[in-house]
Amino acid sequence: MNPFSSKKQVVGSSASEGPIYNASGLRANATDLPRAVYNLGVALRSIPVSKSLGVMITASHNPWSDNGVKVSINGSIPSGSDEKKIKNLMLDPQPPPPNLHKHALTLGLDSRYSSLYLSRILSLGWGGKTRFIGLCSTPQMHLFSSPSYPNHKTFNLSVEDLRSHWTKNLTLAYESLLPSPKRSTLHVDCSNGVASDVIYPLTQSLNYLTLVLHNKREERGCDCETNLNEKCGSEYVQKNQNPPMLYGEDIYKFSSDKNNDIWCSVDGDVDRIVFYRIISTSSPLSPITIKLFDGDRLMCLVVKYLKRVTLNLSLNIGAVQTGYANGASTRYLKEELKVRVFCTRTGVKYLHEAASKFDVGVYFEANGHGSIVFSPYVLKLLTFDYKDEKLKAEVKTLKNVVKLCNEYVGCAVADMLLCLVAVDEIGWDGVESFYTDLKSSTTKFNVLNKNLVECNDDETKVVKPEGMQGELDGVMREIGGRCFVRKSNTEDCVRIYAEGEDDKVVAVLEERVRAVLG
Ligand code: 16G
Ligand code: ZN
Repeated sequence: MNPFSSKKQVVGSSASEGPIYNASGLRANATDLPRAVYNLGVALRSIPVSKSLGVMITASHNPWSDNGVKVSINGSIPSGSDEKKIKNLMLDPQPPPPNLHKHALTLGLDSRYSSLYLSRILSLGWGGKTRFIGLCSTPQMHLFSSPSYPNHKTFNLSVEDLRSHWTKNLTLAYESLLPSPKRSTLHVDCSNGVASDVIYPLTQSLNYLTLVLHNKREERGCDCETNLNEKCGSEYVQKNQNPPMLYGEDIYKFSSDKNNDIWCSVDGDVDRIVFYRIISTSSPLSPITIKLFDGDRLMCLVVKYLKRVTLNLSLNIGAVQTGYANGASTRYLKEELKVRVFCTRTGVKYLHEAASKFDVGVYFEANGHGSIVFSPYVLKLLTFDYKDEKLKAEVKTLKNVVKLCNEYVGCAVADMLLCLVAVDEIGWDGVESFYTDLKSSTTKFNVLNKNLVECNDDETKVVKPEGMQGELDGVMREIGGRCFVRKSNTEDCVRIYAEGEDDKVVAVLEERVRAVLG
């Protein structure tokens, strides 16, 4: 019998199981979270006391009514034995051991109304010292709780000091990277979340860049809580290829034919970014649309820039993507930019780990999570004093790129500034002409038990049920294009990805994959 035969029924994790902790943390409807959040606080007591811990209360790009927790251990997303420990203790909670940690747990939150309450519950479970840093982005929480951040152990920096150190650092790095001081403007859709609080100080400190913030949280008070990520933000813009809804503003005034403004959208915890132009169409029903520069394209932009500014250092630059990366971007990276491309399973943690295998590893998900990871070898190279003028200049540039990037998780603000530097020479039209996107669709397939699907390491091939991949291969041979199925880590479903030369191929491919699944 086909294991997917009862597919129409969606079965979530049952109430007794509770929300599951996975590679991207914890996420559920906020009302289902208190017990799990408490247990997570308790679980963190078991992490070795030598490590610096941080947590962020956020559900990222998800609706206002959800919430969740992201954890940082020494600045990074938990992995190895730490991750296992947390996972096991979340599945099988134990009586709280005494909290022996001398250093405080750094605790930040996004703007969701449930975040403050859940942060208190997490502190109760943790039962030790807490350094409350209030509203911040996830990448800021990772940075502020990392061993590399100034005074992370003594904590004698106030939250204001931390923020202004961060703002100054980004401003200095960005302005040193600009080839010549040139005034420019960028519109930022803050998704009605914490992004406006995080980015506002930069609007005051940047000398050449004017950031025009839209969908700011604070302007309209708490009655607009439910607007968080609602028809706006990076997830909405990227998945729907639509301009964001602008709350309290008329978007049409930004869409005249002559208007060449560049926009970007971030998400609810400011770790994703996509860029776009808003353009008018001749369709009376949807008179405006966007030209999207998604994570795949931004990756090509960043890799192209890095290759150019490190020509003489000749570093091993690698690109890390997931199966969802548009095939045209993969081809461009391999054939035009001539870098090695590595495909990994979905989730920032896996991309980040894979990127650290290169001298300079650039990773991006199509949805806008991305960063650059520099190897210890490269960081060492940057400490040498070079006589050669070209090398000297390249090292200076690379030092500022390192300073700009968040070394622990991708930061939408750092990526925003980096992309603006990288685009300076070629312009956004140049970025648009890199390649033409293949058409694609990502859809859900509801199953009784998503765990019946097992995939290979990079999640592009089904290993179980046996024989299924053979059938999918047959479909691809017949129809053309590319497809894969994988179980979602964040929802109770299997996801289908189909990609091809035109919409028809994609539609047929998707239909045939559905037939294979059940
Ligand atoms: C999470 C991941 C994101 C991934 C998405 C896929 C992090 C911080 N976030 O949001 O990278 O693209 O899950 O969701 O790792 P899926 O497994 O439901 O397709
Ligand atoms: Zn996010």
